[in-house]
Order: sequence, then structure tokens, then C-alpha cells
Amino acid sequence: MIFFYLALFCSLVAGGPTQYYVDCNATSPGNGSLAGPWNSLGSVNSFVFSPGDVLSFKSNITCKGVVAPLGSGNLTHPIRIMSYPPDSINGPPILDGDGNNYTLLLKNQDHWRISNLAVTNPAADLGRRQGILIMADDGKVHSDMVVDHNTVYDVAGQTNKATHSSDFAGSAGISINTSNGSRIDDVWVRDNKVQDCGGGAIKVRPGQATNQGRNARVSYNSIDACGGDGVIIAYADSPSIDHNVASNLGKGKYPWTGGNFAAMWVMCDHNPVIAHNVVYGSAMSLYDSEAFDCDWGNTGTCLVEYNYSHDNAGGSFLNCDGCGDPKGPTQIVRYNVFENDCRMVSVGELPELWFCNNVVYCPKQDFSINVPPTTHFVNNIFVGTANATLPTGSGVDWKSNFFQSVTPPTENGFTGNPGFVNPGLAGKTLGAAFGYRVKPDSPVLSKGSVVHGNGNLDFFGHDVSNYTAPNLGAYSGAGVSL
Ligand SMILES: *[C@@H]1O[C@H](CO)[C@@H](O)[C@H](O)[C@H]1NC(C)=O
Ligand SMILES: *[C@@H]1O[C@H](CO)[C@@H](O)[C@H](O)[C@H]1NC(C)=O
Ligand SMILES: *[C@@H]1O[C@H](CO)[C@@H](O)[C@H](O)[C@H]1NC(C)=O
Ligand SMILES: *[C@@H]1O[C@H](CO)[C@@H](O)[C@H](O)[C@H]1NC(C)=O
Ligand SMILES: *[C@@H]1O[C@H](CO)[C@@H](O)[C@H](O)[C@H]1NC(C)=O
Ligand SMILES: *[C@@H]1O[C@H](CO)[C@@H](O)[C@H](O)[C@H]1NC(C)=O
Ligand SMILES: *[C@@H]1O[C@H](CO)[C@@H](O)[C@H](O)[C@H]1NC(C)=O
Ligand SMILES: *[C@@H]1O[C@H](CO)[C@@H](O)[C@H](O)[C@H]1NC(C)=O
Ligand SMILES: *[C@@H]1O[C@H](CO)[C@@H](O)[C@H](O)[C@H]1NC(C)=O
Ligand SMILES: CC(=O)N[C@H]1CO[C@H](CO)[C@@H](O)[C@@H]1O
Repeated sequence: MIFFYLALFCSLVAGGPTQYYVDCNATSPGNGSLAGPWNSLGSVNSFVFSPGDVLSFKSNITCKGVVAPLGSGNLTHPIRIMSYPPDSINGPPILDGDGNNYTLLLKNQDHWRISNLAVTNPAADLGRRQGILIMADDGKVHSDMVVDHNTVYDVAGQTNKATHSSDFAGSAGISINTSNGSRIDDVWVRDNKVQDCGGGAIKVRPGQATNQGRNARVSYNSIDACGGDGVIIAYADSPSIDHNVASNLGKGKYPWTGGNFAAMWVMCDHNPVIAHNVVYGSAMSLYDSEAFDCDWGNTGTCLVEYNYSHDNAGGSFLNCDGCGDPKGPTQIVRYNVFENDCRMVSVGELPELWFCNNVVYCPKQDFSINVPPTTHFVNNIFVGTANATLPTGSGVDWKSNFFQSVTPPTENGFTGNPGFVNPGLAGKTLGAAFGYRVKPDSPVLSKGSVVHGNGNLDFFGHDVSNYTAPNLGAYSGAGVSL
């Protein structure tokens, strides 16, 4: 009887989800158990994982080479890659790609979670290189790939888009890419730290022009010193780039060396949103280096709101609808604070741009602002210099804007001191923009025009009415005295 029960017990365990262990410092090859962890990536990569399985790497141990585990999870039981022991204070396991094309690869797979790893891929020579690569090329629809709480650093990607454009596009700390008609839905890249990656930090292409990926989201990541783009989502339906911080792009261990990059941008998407992000300190590239970019091929509305950017060499916003197959979306840029980001660039004449309730704070630098021929500037505050000019044209409509130290471009608008509480902090968080709230005696209170479909929230999360005259700028409250 005892033998019968033991056999039954073992077969149940073998059939259910299992946790597998890897310690690349272990002396014997092991069988993947806690007592006998695998010690080589060869063992990991030849095993097919099942729904609910956990692949855990020993904390603070380095594994060198490519990690490419096989298998798929399911809707209720994803497969997880994580570290052991749980909550280790010894620091994450370190996956070091050792200069291979990528460090961690999942190809044509579904339902994985990649969490709490340190991923690196240094090399002496630059090339098309990634830290984490999730890809699909089998022509099928895949789903549910989540990359969270990892640190991805020192990835020797290609930094020259002028001479190696395809390798540059393919290089990133974290890359999600599809080809041959494939799609990956429900991609979520969140809470990762990405730094010192040549070519850029996080690039997500979950689908194709006629088969866009759904529910792609890149959020709460902290990106620093990557030599290229900060975040791109392309070929996606209603994707979101939100709550990320990207600093010092173009700099770092693998600095930008040619062509263009921008901090956060969207391309060939339908109704993309870029919101609640902070971008600062981007170096200049050939023409771009703006904080935010509605690039070519977008349809519907490209929405850029509730962001704070400062001191980017390329300025705040790029309309690049004309940089490829133009689709002329509506572009809405509203409730943002742009500090010492005095440049806007426009390539492409089709989009209609609504630039509403932003603060553009440029007391030290002249504006260089170019916009699509049909643009509405409504309820913004511009702080400028005596010599700065703002764009005019028959399709450029100025309504209820406020100007300090800069000549209004038309008869319409207000001049004076907006009475900011504490501007110009050059901060690292959205909180630094709280200095752009205004004092109770500010002349911008209730001076605005009602904008139809105004989003109903200001930068600070206060209500904005559909009916009563709003404030000018990104703050809709009654004024704060400090
Ligand atoms: C793991 O092995 C490497 C290389 O032999 C060694 O440098 C390191 O100290 C080892 N780590 C531990 C925790 O044993
Ligand atoms: C796996 O390896 C451990 C440690 O050597 C051993 O105790 C265990 O019996 C092995 N399991 C199987 C199923 O072989
Ligand atoms: C997922 O896999 C688990 C473990 O094998 C199984 O119990 C569950 O029924 C599966 N769920 C679905 C939705 O297939
Ligand atoms: C990881 O181990 C190394 C030695 O291999 C040690 O120097 C380092 O402090 C450890 N990391 C953490 C976070 O404890
Ligand atoms: C690695 O990248 C090189 C250059 O892009 C490419 O030729 C090669 O096929 C890639 N190898 C793998 C295994 O992906
Ligand atoms: C490309 O997709 C088709 C299905 O649309 C599939 O039959 C083919 O195998 C895929 N090619 C590769 C290289 O996976
Ligand atoms: C995506 O993969 C395809 C096929 O391997 C490649 O041609 C393309 O350059 C890749 N794109 C990016 C952005 O990595
Ligand atoms: C403004 O323009 C005048 C005349 O072109 C020039 O002399 C002056 O230096 C400029 N001031 C600044 C701050 O650029
Ligand atoms: C304001 O207008 C929006 C549509 O633009 C609508 O969704 C919202 O419910 C309206 N709010 C109120 C309080 O009327
Ligand atoms: C509209 C909105 O959610 N605004 C948020 C912007 O960021 C600040 C600081 O994190 C939040 O307090 C606001 O709620």
C-alpha cells in the first residue's frame, strides 16, 4: 500500500506545475531540483516548460550565455522566470549574454512572466544586440508576455542609426518584435530599470500594419543613459507609454553616434497614448532628440498628456507624420509641462494639432517652434525671451494663451506674470512640476476657453469642467499659497 501511495504522489507531482532551479556555480550538472540545481544553460534551454512552471535562478550568481527556455503557459497558469531564494537580499541573479545577440530569448511563445532578474550583454564591438528579446515570426497570434522589475544594463547595441539603421532599430535593452504576419497581444513591460543600452532602452513592435498588437503597455520603467530611443511602441492598437522616466538619452556607456532618436514615440499605431512620463537631459542627435514624438503612420488620435520634460537638447515635441507613409491623425498635446524644452519640430502637413493647457517655460532660451499648418494653441502659458517668436499662419489659431516676456504672436491672449509657485526646478519626477501651480492672485485663473473633449483632468488630477472657463496652463485649481 505504501508503495502505491508513493507512486501516486510522485506521479501527481510530476504532472503538476513544478519549480526548477538553476545555480550556475553548482559543481554538478543537477536535475533542476532545489537540492540538485541545473548548473548550465544547456540544461535550461533543452527543457520544455509547462503551464504554471517556475524557472528560478539563484540570486547573485552569474550565468553566462543565452537563456532560451521552451514551452508556453496558459491563461490561468503563466510560466515564471524569477530568482531564488525568494526575497533574497543578495541581489538578483545575473544573466550575462556574454556578447551574444541577446541574453534572454522567448520565441513564438505565450504566457510568460520575466521578473526580478539582472540582465546584461556587454561586448567589445557594437552590433544588433538585446538584453531581453521576445519575438514571434510564425505568423500566429501570441499573447500575455510580461517583463517586470528587472534591471537591464550594459547592452552593447548599435548606436549609429545613420550607418546601421536596421541594427540600430533592432538594438535595445528590452525588445519585443514580430514579423511574418505574427502578433503578440497583452505585452506589458513595467517597473524595469534600463541603463547603458546602445541603440535604446525599450522597443515594442507587437504586430503589423494590418494586424496591430493589442494591449501593449510600457509603464513605470526607469531609463537612464541609453544611446538611442527611450521607449517606442509601433504597430499597436491603442498602446500606452505611461509613468516612465527617461533621462540622459544619447549618453552613457554606449552613447549615440549617428542618425536620430527621440525619447518616447509611437509609429503606425491606432490611438496611441503617451502620458505621465518624465523626460530630461537628452543629448542632441542629427535632427531629433525631442521628448515626445507622434511619428508616421498613426491613425485616430495621438495623445500626449500629463508629462513633464526638461532640458532635452531636441526640445519637447515632434510631429513626424511626414517621415513615412502619412496618415494625418489628430494630435493632442495637453496638460504637459515643458521646461527649457523650447523646440518643437513638424514634418508632415496632414495632422491637425491641438496644443492645449500646456506650460512652456523657456526664460533662458529662444523658442524654435514649428507646427503643422493646422494647429490650435489654446489655454497655454508661454514664458519666453524678448527675442523669441512664436509661429503664425492662416491655419494657426491662437486662443486664450498667456505670454510672459515674449511678444504674443497675434492680438489674442494675455500678458504678464502667471504667478507660478516655484518653477524651473529641473526635477527628476512628476512632482517637480508642482511648481507650475499658480498663486491665488494669478492672472491665469479662469481666463481660458472651454475645449470640447478636454479630458476632464488637469496635470495634477484636478477636475476640468466641460462648461466653466478653465485656467490657463496645466493647473486647474483655485490657486495655492505657500
Ligand atoms: C561563483 O563562481 C564565480 C566564478 O568561479 C566566483 O567568482 C564567485 O565568487 C562564485 N560565487 C559564489 C557565491 O560562490
Ligand atoms: C534530483 O537531484 C537531487 C540531488 O542530487 C536528488 O536528491 C533527487 O533524488 C533527484 N531527483 C530525481 C527525480 O532524480
Ligand atoms: C492551465 O494549465 C494548468 C496546469 O496544467 C491547468 O490546471 C489549467 O486547467 C490550464 N488552464 C487553461 C485555461 O487551460
Ligand atoms: C553579490 O555578490 C558579490 C560577490 O560575488 C558581492 O560583491 C555583492 O555585494 C553581492 N550583491 C549583493 C546585492 O549583495
Ligand atoms: C546574430 O546577429 C547576426 C547579425 O545581426 C545575424 O547574422 C545572426 O544570424 C544572428 N544569430 C542569431 C542566432 O540570431
Ligand atoms: C510565416 O507564417 C506562415 C503562416 O502565415 C507559416 O506557415 C510560416 O511557417 C512562417 N514562417 C516562419 C519562418 O516561421
Ligand atoms: C524584427 O524582426 C525582423 C525579422 O527578424 C527584422 O527584419 C526586423 O528588423 C526586426 N525589427 C526590429 C525593430 O527589431
Ligand atoms: C536680441 O536681438 C538683438 C537684435 O538682433 C540682439 O542684439 C540681442 O543680443 C538679442 N538678445 C538676446 C538675449 O539674444
Ligand atoms: C464632459 O464631456 C465628456 C465628453 O467630452 C463626457 O465624457 C463627460 O461625461 C462630461 N462631463 C460632464 C460632467 O458633463
Ligand atoms: C492627471 C494625473 O493623474 N496627474 C498626476 C500627475 O503626476 C502627479 C505626480 O505624480 C500626480 O499627483 C497626478 O495625479
